[in-house]
Amino acid sequence: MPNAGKSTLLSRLTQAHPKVGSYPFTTLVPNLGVMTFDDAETLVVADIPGLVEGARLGRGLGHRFLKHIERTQFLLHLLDATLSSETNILSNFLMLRKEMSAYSTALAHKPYFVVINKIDISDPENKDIKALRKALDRIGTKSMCISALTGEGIEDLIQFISESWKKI
Ligand SMILES: Nc1nc2c(ncn2[C@@H]2O[C@H](COP(=O)(O)OP(=O)(O)OP(=O)(O)O)[C@@H](O)[C@H]2O)c(=O)[nH]1
Ligand SMILES: [Mg+2]
Repeated sequence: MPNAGKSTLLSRLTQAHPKVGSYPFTTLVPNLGVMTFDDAETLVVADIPGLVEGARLGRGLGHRFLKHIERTQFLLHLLDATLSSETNILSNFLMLRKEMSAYSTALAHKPYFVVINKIDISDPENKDIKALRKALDRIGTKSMCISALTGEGIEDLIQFISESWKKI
């Protein structure tokens, strides 16, 4: 989603310094960075402009880059933990999946994980986040809670990315 903290996360995981802003569509084209782990391994991380509802019909920016995502090995869906109950995090996630599936079945089948961001200002135990994580558990999808801003949970995320990457 726009404004979820994707560029902030990229700057945490890599040496890249993408523009960060407190408004949607700060990132207009994908940002790339190289992540190093286990001393010698590297992988390229791409921060892709967020998808909005109706992306498949041309809304927002993200759909322009979906073809690039097809070349990646796996996806991290970054979700904003601070969303209100009305635009809750579970419906947000389902919308993202729907837009991606509508774009291509290859994308729909690509391995993905869910990263819930901004837990420094939102309680990861709140009912919406718990409902999302429970739903993800049921379909066997891993989810993690982080703060890209403070760095909370980042070490675990790096560990998780490195393990997942080796398995794929
Ligand atoms: N409190 C808090 N704020 C965050 C966190 N991560 C990002 N932000 C803030 O959220 C806003 C959006 O961050 P970006 O990294 O630009 O988000 P993005 O997903 O790249 O946004 P777009 O490029 O517009 O799609 C900025 O004001 C960041 O400082 C976090 O973990 N906690
Ligand atoms: Mg951005």
